[in-house]
Amino acid sequence: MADLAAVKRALAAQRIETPSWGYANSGTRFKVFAQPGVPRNPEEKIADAATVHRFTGVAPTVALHIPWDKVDDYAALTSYAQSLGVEIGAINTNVFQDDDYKLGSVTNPDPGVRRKATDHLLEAIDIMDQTGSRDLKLWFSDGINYPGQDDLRTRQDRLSAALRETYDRLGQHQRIVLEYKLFEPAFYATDIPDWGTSYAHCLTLGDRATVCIDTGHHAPGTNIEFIVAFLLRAGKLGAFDFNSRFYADDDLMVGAADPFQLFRIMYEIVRADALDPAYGIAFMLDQCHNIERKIPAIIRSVMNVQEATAKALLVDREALFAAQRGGDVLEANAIFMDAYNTDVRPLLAEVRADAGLDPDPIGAYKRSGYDEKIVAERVGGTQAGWGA
Ligand code: RM4
Ligand code: MN
Repeated sequence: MADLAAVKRALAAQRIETPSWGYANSGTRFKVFAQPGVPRNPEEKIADAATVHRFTGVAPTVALHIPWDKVDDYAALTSYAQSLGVEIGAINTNVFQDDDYKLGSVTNPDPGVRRKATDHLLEAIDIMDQTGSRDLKLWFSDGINYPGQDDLRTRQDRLSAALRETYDRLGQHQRIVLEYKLFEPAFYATDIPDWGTSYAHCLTLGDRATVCIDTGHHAPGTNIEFIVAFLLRAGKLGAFDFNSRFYADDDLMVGAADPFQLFRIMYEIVRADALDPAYGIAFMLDQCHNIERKIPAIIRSVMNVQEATAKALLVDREALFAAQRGGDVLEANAIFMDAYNTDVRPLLAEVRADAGLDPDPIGAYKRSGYDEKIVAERVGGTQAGWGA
């Protein structure tokens, strides 16, 4: 049996980072449905993130996206966040929205465009120095649409040079977390399409470069927990961007499409003793809430991660390892499934009550009046950054 007191301690210590852009209006290429009460500036996004933390107790950091969250004074923004009980987390870069980037950013054939893109990455580190952020999250939309359009191999050289310059600018306590994505917006060849490519670049860069797994960035059917296990073993897993996908990069609430997959991922984390924040993995959400209310959707997402984690912690590992060693296929699978099939909601309600929180975070949010307040106060909320 798993030690229940230890399980509760691990759940109380868990940390999940929420994304500033998840609080803003977003949509598809077809339509952005604006919602009332949406933040008009970075401060209001941070206030919403602080609200999620107030009701969940496990989301004390918020990731920013530059330039969507550009401000004149990052030290002031950091103090503002702290005054609300949260810290600024990862800094996300954006080298995909300027006209210059049509043929790529750091892999663009034009050295001038490559310079501009790399300068943006360096600027993001300047911001991290002011916000106290540890992680620079890099995601490149770079790639090509047609065979022959550009030289696949030369693009890797350009990527490598930009990563090296960025890595060398990092402070001692800062890291690069390098994302990959199979396709979109490039349709034929993306320059960092998979974890292996990200891993190889991180290995070359050094200890402070690790892979970021965005759960929506794989081909359907990919065994993500294998990637997690492999990278953990290699000491190269730095971060997650959690979300759900049914088809492509859907950015739906984590745990909505496939809670069993989320459990299998969290089992590998628990198996490696990597849940503790001190281990250094950033468990972030990277989601968009296009048709549902955003704050309760993010609270729900945090709860979904907590539930998957609780189930993973409940796996009777001693019994599981014994069954595995004995080659007892059915028993091993049964032990694994037993944990998955446990209703952990009462356990999490206890963990919340012990922390002085309402056991029902979404109900508590609804009763708090925060939603009515933002709808009344905020007129003309902005989009996350996509679209017109
Ligand atoms: C990208 C990528 C990044 C995120 C942006 C908003 O698709 O997943 O992690 O910063 O979206
Ligand atoms: Mn992402």
